[in-house]
Amino acid sequence: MRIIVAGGDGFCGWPTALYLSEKGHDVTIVDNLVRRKYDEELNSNSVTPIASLEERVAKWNELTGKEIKVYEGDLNHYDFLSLVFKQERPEAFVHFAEQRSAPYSMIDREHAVYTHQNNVIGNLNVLYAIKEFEPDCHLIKLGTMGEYGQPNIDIEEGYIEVEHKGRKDVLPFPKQPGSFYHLTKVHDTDNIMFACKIWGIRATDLNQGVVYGLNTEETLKDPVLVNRLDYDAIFGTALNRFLTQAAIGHDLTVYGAGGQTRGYLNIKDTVRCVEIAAENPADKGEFRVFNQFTESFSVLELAQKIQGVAKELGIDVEVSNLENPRVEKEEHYYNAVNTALIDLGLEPHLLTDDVLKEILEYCLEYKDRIIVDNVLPQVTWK
Ligand code: NAD
Ligand code: USQ
Repeated sequence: MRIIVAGGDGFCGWPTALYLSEKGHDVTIVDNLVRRKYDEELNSNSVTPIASLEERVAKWNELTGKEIKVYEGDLNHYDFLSLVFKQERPEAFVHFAEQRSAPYSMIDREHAVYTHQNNVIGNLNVLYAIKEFEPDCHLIKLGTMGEYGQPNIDIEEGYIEVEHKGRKDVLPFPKQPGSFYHLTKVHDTDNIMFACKIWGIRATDLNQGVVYGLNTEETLKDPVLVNRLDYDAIFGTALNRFLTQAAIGHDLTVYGAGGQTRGYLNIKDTVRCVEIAAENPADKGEFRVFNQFTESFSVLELAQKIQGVAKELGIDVEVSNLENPRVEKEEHYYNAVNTALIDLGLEPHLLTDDVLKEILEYCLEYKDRIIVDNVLPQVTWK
């Protein structure tokens, strides 16, 4: 299948591009490399030393004989995107290419506006490009579990049957996102749902939970292929942050009470979920939503798990409850459905102590690269 991986230089996109290429698909990466620029802006870095995108795809070609084409450019530039569609004629468009940090979107007005423009307009351009050039192309869009927020009822996969004043309907599940970033995903969802309805586009929204880990079988083939690993308080996500904190003997930074519960998945499952979506396309006009996570944990549970694993490796770290920089529920009900991908064949890589140990050992190898000043949160929601 001809597949475009937009955002293919990023944390989820790079291993996905390799995985799909390994499976024999004809993969093209589209990326404007802005993630690397955020690092310059924030004086931050990946714990692992990542090669340039050019070096990455050249090494992949050298090792496997497979070619991954690259277009460096911005989804917000419609002329560029049109050219990519005309030249590549994608059968599936995997869309990872958004500004994905909640704290980054909450820095100030400029960052909130940038995040909205980048994400919402970029996605709208993709919808128009599909309509104009490849109406049969399946859009596989990365959404987020955070679109739903943390309601006091079970979270369904995209839709809920509601009975109101004696009448019934199946309606989009209510959205209560917790940052301007998460809000952009809700706006994307509405735009995609509308485009499916009016133009007959086929789309799958993968409402992904927090991703942890860094390696897949493909990124392990050579150090030049290593994935990025974010740890700073803006782009680092909970579990990966705690592991890097443990590696440098820093207190594990649980925000507030630590009862914040989220769905999590291993990066090895991210790549497989995208493959499953591609192999089982949505029907024409269908807007399908899959909840993409494998297990749920509270942040306190995660910190305690990592504290235990670190101890086994001879590292003593404390769990510290910091004043929460975010405005969010710290104790809440959380029960989300995630059966659609499992029914289609996903076999989850679960979070065992061995899995944690393996990632922690990787963090230990590169711990000298960690800039300690970037570990504590500085962006607040207020
Ligand atoms: P990332 O920042 O590592 O990668 C995103 C990539 O997209 C980067 O390489 C960046 O340069 C590129 N990009 C951004 N805007 C672009 C634009 N306008 N044009 C072209 N390229 C652009 O992020 P990630 O962690 O790989 O996340 C990928 C997607 O998955 C995002 O949409 C994110 O919202 C979603 N997601 C991520 C997680 C997670 O835990 N990492 C969880 C749920 C959902
Ligand atoms: N948290 C801590 N300590 C930390 C970091 C985070 O307690 O050091 C808490 C946060 O307050 C929050 C939870 O952990 O309650 C998750 O935060 P996070 O930074 O790991 O994840 P989040 O901001 O939700 O965003 C990440 C990705 C985003 C994706 C989202 C999936 O950056 O792209 O959409 O996970 S979800 O959380 O399901 O919405």
